[in-house]
Amino acid sequence: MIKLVETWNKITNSAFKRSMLVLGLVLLAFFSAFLWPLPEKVDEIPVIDGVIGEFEYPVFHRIGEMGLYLDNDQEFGYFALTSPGSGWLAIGFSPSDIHMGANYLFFSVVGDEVFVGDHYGVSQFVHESDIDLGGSMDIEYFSGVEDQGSVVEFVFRLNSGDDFDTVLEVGKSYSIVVAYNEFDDVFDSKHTQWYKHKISILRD
Ligand SMILES: [Ca+2]
Ligand SMILES: [Ca+2]
Repeated sequence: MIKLVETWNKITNSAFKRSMLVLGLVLLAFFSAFLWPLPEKVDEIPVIDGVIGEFEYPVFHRIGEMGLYLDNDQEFGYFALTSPGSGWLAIGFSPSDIHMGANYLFFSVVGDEVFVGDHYGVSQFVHESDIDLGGSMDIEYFSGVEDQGSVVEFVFRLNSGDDFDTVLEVGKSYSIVVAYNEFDDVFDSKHTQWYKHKISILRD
């Protein structure tokens, strides 16, 4: 009997104990993944609510006094634009010469409402609404908040099918302009400040 107990102790002290320890660690790792909160996922699409979450967008550009946050999938671009002003703010894609040929997206936050404009640069200094030019308003979803500056979030199709919008292709880079007015919400009022920049549409 003593011999049997000694043999059992030897087994449990060596291989058996080690394998139980390994099994215990595997189980602990497995269950802790469920018990402990995981970091917020960054591969979910942004929520268009006018609030920019810490991990909501994979790309951020500081452009002068403005901020541009980007995300995209194969079909849509997800954007957040910030300005230090309370007037309109806008982004223009692919201008060939100042305003000329750019797809301009304008936003004004007024109280609880957000006004939007999908425009096109018809000359160096003039932009007109796509609708007035025979095109369409293609800002799919939008939201904004004004509080010590302006924040807007919006969704735009990478290829809207409208002649007055820029086609954005995944994996390519584009020239952009961003601009804002400090106080005025009327889109035709002149910008307070504008900046040129370059962005890339990421692969998924
Ligand atoms: Ca359009
Ligand atoms: Ca447009």
